[in-house]
Amino acid sequence: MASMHIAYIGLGSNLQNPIQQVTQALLELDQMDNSYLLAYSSLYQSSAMTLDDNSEPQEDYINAAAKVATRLEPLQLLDKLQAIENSHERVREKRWGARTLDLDILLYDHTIMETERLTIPHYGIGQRDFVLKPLLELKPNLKMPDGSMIASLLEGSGQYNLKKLEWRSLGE
Ligand code: A4P
Ligand code: MG
Repeated sequence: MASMHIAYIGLGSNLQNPIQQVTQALLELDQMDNSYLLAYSSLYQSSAMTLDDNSEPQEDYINAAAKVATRLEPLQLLDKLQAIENSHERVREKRWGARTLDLDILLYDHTIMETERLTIPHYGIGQRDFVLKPLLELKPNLKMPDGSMIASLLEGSGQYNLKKLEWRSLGE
């Protein structure tokens, strides 16, 4: 039987009821084949990070992070995450454009990989407080594959008016 791996997934949405998009995606991560949702962070609201100042204004994002145990290999996991994104009617228009749901593989065990489809750790991990804060909520002493502390990245990261939402229920 394939061995278990630990993956950290970043979730983001800023269209069509983002809180519900992210909450629903957490449930779908839990139901993913050969995988278990071990933990999930609070939901966070943040201002949109856009490519440049001339980009169209965007709604605030809802972001969260999840810790998943999985028997899927990295590319298999990416396939499943993209299937979930597609089921949320994600339309890929422009890079960093508004989206109903974005699921990024932030970390996968201590794996370092760079292929056409997949870069792990996710390239943006150190530049975004809306990625780092939810991740650190799951594991304050989390490390990058090179052994450096994720928490040490916070100081140099971009700040996007991050606010933790009190509301955290997965039920209803
Ligand atoms: N890909 C490579 N590595 C990975 C990985 N580790 N995890 C490839 C997931 N996908 C990975 O992604 C483009 C391609 O990246 C995928 O086909 C996959 O093969 P995409 O999701 O289709 O496009 P994208 O999301 O528009 O591009 P990108 O560069 O992934 O954007 P980001 O970095 O995810 O940023 N502002 C706030 N406040 N909060 C946000 O969450 N997110 C973005 C998107 C912009 N602004 C934001 C937020
Ligand atoms: Mg993405």
